[in-house]
Amino acid sequence: MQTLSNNELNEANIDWPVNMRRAIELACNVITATPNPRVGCVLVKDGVVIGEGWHAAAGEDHAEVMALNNAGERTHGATALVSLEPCSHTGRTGPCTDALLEAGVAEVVIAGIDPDPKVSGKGVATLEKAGIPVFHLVDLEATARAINSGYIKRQQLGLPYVCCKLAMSLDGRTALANGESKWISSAAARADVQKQRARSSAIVTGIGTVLADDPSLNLRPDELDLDTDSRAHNKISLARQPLRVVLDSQLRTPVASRIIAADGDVIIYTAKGGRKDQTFPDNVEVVKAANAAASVSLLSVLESLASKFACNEVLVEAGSILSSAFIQSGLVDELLVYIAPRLLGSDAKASFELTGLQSLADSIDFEIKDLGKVGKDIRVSLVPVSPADK
Ligand code: AOF
Ligand code: ZN
Repeated sequence: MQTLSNNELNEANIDWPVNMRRAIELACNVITATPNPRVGCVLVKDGVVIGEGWHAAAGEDHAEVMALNNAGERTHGATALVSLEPCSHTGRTGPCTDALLEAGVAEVVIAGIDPDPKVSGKGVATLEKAGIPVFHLVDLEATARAINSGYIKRQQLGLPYVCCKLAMSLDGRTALANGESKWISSAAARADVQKQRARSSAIVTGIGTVLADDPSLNLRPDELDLDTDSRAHNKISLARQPLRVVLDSQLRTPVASRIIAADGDVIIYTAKGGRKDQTFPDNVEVVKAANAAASVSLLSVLESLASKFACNEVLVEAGSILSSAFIQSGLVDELLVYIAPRLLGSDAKASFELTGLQSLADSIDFEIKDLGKVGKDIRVSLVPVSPADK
């Protein structure tokens, strides 16, 4: 495989970055293909785009196959630009390398190697063995990887990408002292949270939130602020429900709770064995994940979500105690905060439960990645700064 920077391109391949950016854009428009990566493909012949494709959902055609189908009879001698290395294995669908070879493409350009050990490097080797040159457009690699951080993290570290969402007032409060919290943030912010749920393989919460608020934590496609194209692009994944996960050490989740009653599967991580008088319906699986202190181990939960349930992206929507525990354990990749421009007072409930900091050097620091307005609220995305980099 030849690695090429944009400044090494010549007249014959000067359009590759533009076409690869389009392949990445097609992938980016996929809300989720969980447990699979977001992938896009563009087929070009004689300087003209003859087919585009993307992987809409697990079990559906891979991006290359959709692009080949869309191009029809014209694929012989075309260049295939794919945001990820084409697969060479038979999974839910057949190998893309076979489809590309049968279609007679002349060359394949990729933005990165697939980190899945079943595929990694093998897709490139299969194509090259068949005499098809493969080029790695290295300058677009970071952009292509960024849309699959969860998939890459799961393949490489056995952990999902964790986003922790919090909604709070300007004075950092999540509820009034009497518990009233519906709604601190605006409907627009809540529609934005629906988008985050739609991207996520799983939504994680704690028993405290289930008992206090009885949330459904489900995906409600009608509430999503999406245009018609995006809805069409994501029809299949919008019909799915993310896995809902409750961390419940004493197995107190009420059988009649909304989280269980809503469509879709629920996993309850507990520190105990199953409680005899608690018979959950078939959509609920109880999994033991205890630590030495007989509470639920957050790391074990994440490892299990990655290995047992193939979760790429996880959204924590929990109360202050559990959210803070995830943050303090260093398990959060992104903090997504919605701040409503209102004051709830100092007797209202704090958004974080972090005590015992002795000096400013002990503070937990973040870097702002994105900042904007949704409806009347502020939306800020932050990433943790490691203590070594403070
Ligand atoms: C591609 N093109 O569009 C995608 C790829 O079991 P399957 O058939 O769903 O395959 C899943 C694996 O295929 C996934 O883990 C990843 O290695 C690769 N994804 N490959 O050539 C695509 N989505
Ligand atoms: Zn494939």
